[in-house]
Amino acid sequence: MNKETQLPSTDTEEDKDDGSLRPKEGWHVLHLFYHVEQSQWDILDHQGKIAAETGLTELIQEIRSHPDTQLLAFSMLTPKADIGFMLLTPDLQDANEFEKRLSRSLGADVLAPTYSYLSMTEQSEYATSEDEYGAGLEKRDIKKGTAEYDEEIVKFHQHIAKYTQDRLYPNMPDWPVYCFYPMSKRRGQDGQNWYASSFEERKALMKGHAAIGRTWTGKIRQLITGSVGLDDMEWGVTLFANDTHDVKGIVYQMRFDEVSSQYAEFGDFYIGIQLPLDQLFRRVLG
Ligand code: 76R
Repeated sequence: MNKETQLPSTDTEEDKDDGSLRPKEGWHVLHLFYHVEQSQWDILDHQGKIAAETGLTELIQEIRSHPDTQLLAFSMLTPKADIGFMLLTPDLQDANEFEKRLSRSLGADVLAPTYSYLSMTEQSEYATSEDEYGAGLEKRDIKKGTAEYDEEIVKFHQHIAKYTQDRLYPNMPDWPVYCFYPMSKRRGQDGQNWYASSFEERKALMKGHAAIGRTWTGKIRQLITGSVGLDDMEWGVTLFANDTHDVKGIVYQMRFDEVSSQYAEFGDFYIGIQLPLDQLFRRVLG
């Protein structure tokens, strides 16, 4: 890896002995969805409900103040779930602890898990290489060996380093419309096996996918997290928008792109609204 693209590694000597499970790179990402069991919640009297809400608020604040950790909270649409959380944190021990405490936070059996997904942030396998970028420069008549070429290559590495950093250590937006679904790439017969295609074929297809994706800049923020070996499908797709129409629009448009039309398998879709905690509690707890 080129010097400029090197990322800070969390894999240090001190980490080894304290029981922490920090990955070599990237963060753990947990999507958690619950039903509110209204009959259990209504057993609590007014004081008990206030105490439970305060406890959950304090827990959320504690998790949010943990280093390198983000916790988003959603009011979910449809009876698929009532409340949703998205947690990003480096250490699997913390992810596990926070998850258990969130589940128990409103008292016994009030939050009943309905769906969950474990994945990790990851680098793109298909990022532009220096050679490819250099070939593009030559086409623009910026010749190898010139000062201009070298300057462009330095800028390119700075760009890739920032891009990689943003994928591994992303900042989640506060945009209200939230969409989550898991997906896999097909491993079927008759050429429809993503994993039997060459790297060059996959890279060319992903170029088309990314080109469509970029036309949604400003309307959609996406985070693709890897879950091979971690959960039932291969990636978690998290989308944020300010308008539901754009969620429907991007997913529809991508269905026509070869990567999705030929290779994508989808899990269930979850839609939520990102809300401040007081509004969230009023809506989901009544
Ligand atoms: O990394 C980047 O942001 C740029 C290139 C890029 C990669 C490598 C990219 C861009 N994606 C990449 C990888 Mn994507 N993406 C999806 C879905 O519903 C569907 O049909 C598919 C679900 C959406 C909506 C989406 C949006 N992407 C991936 C991968 C991993 C594949 C692999 O490694 O084999 C998956 C599963 C996936 C799926 N993608 C973008 C977007 C958008 C909006 C972009 C442009 C982002 C930007 O440049 O701002």
